Amino acid sequence: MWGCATSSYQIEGAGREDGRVESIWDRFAATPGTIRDGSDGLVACDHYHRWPEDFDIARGMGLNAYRFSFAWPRIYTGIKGQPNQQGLDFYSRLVDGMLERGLQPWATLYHWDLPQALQDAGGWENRATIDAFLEYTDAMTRTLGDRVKHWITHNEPWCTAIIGNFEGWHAPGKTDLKAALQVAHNVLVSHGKAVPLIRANVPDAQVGMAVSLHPLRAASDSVEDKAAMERHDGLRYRWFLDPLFGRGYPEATRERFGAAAPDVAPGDMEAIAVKTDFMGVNYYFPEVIKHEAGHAPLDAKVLPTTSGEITAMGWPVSPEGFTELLTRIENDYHPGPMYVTENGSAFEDAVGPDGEIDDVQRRHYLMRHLAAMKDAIDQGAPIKGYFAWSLLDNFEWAEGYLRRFGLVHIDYATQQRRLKNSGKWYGSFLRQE
Ligand code: GBH
Repeated sequence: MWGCATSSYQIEGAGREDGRVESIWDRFAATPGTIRDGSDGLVACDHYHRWPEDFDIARGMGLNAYRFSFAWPRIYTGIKGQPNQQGLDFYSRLVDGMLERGLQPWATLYHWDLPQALQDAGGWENRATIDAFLEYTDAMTRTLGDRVKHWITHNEPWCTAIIGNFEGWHAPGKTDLKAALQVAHNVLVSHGKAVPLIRANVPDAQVGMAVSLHPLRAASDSVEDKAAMERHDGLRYRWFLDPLFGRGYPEATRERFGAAAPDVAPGDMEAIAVKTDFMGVNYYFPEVIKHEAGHAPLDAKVLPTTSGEITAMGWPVSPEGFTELLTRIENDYHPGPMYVTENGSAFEDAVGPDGEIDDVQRRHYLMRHLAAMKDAIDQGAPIKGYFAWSLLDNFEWAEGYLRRFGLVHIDYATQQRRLKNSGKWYGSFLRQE
């Protein structure tokens, strides 16, 4: 499968239309000081109205798959009640639009836009949100299961839990380790319980999760830095993957968390370990880890990269890291079929006088990462598909509209779309020109 990926809050806009209610990202973005350019996702790429044009461009590139997410606040407006028919109708039209253009829909149920009403009741910290997620999953799979066969429960539980509830620079903006670890646990449980529900409603479904991972490097050869890297790995990688593959939480990490470790109900670990049909991996860059006493929660700090090629996000470009990560996952867990559910880069884009956008760095990033993925396949990683992040420039969370990841350029003032040279290259690659 060859596609591009997006997410609802980052592209849809239409924030107050057809019964959509407030999400935690609306609330967070409306809080001064949270988003670098003071923006929000209320209009974004206006994909809600312009999706036929966006899908025409995707078809023109020759994609055969498209990964997107549903905005939960379009479907459930409160904690209890009936799903919003207008929201269901929108996604039904959207999916039909994909299928008409030969794009296989890969739907993500949760890419971070929780209804604010659920957050007001405790959010993912509260186990009631697991039940709400299952109700929402039930509505989506019943409505679309005849046409959508590929389902991703969650996008990047680490971000939901740790950035949103411990580091605090994503919604809901909390800075509480105990809360963050409970969120991580409840999100994993919600995944585990959603998988059999999706299968019950969509018998021929392929179900998985998308996790974001970084290969790690120690800042030096010192014993301290290597130990810090191991501790960081315990949270960043194994805290999520070990339970998903039936090994429970890594003991050394749990001990370090002490009283902040999550409450686990009977049956939770079995639920989390449900076998899935594929694993989704989001890859951007390797992290360098240094020992730093007192740096919460694990006395380990991620160092910024200052040398080599660096993207506009400040992230190093490392195709080798991609090969390394994919082969490590295969060797550690043998997860079965793997899909790269996101991979991409932000660079400044200049529109040339003829309207051309010659984003040579993004094009190179894409080419080199596809070659690195091929290396991983040659080394035995069973990778079955690739989704470039992202189809469109979009609302890059805390960076607002300052960072552009798209293969398609958006002029936000006019909403004009322009295929960048990176997107043209991806198209010629897919058409095997
Ligand atoms: C993805 O997450 C998201 O799924 C997607 O929505 C987003 O647009 C895309 O990445 C691009 O950002 O900034 O140095 O503190 C990526 C996972 C996890 C990678 C947090 C960067 C923080 C490093 N990200 N990590 S830093």
